[in-house]
Amino acid sequence: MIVVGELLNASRKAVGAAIEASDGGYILQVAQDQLEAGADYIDVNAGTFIDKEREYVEWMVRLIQDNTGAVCSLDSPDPEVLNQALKVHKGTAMINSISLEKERYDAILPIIAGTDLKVIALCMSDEGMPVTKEDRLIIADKLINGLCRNNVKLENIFIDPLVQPIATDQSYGAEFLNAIEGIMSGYPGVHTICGLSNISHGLPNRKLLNMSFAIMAIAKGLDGLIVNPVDKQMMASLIASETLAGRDEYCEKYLDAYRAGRFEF
Ligand code: THG
Repeated sequence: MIVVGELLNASRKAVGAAIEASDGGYILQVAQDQLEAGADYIDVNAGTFIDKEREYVEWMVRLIQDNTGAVCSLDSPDPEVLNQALKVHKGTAMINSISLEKERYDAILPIIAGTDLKVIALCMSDEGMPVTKEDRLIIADKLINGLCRNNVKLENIFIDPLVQPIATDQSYGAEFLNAIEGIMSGYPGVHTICGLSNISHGLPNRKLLNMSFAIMAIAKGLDGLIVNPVDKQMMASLIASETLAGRDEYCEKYLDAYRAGRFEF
């Protein structure tokens, strides 16, 4: 499981305030906590600051990399934000994200074409949000073929089929889950990834729904998640699910996590 730590998002009050106050200590602590909890990438999102997004993302990337060496997921649709962040980022960052929306596709593709950057590709087109599994598979196919034709390696592509609120329509969970299965079986080597919080939008006890949905998606082949890695119950569930789904030879990762005390909470 590839874990992208989601906590450094300016839409979270404490993070937004720390960014505005140039409180590098707080930002670093949140980065460090996520790394210690098992994050592979640190998502960096300052999208709520329209005029200062570029400056703030660059500041956070520099801060995180100088002090932790972590690899970042650059979470912005703005090519100028991404380019400026890439100038200071060392190592192969993750670009979050491209989509099939023409303007976004044309702007982001040149940044990643022929590079070894990781890229999240959203199943979104100019026709709007996908609803069915088929909607998602059609968009995923175009994204994967387009990216591969532009010298992006299949193993660097993370398709995000887009989670939608189950409270809006009871079919939204299954359509997403079946899309994961279709993508992972149709394009061996590609990755899938998603955020979880949309599934539980508008319902109580969101953690329960988010965690249950993560487990179901892992059973369908999902191998990436944008998630709060500091949530120990969530992280334990992800490890257990991968083991149960048959993606943990000799249960090695499960046993390592047990011995490291990751199941004690
Ligand atoms: N796909 C991709 N990128 C994404 C998302 C996705 N980036 C942004 C988002 N979705 C994932 N990141 C976050 C970051 C923080 C929170 C949720 C998702 C979060 N939410 C609190 C909640 O839901 O209750 C509210 C804020 C708070 O706690 O202050 O923390 O889907 N590719």
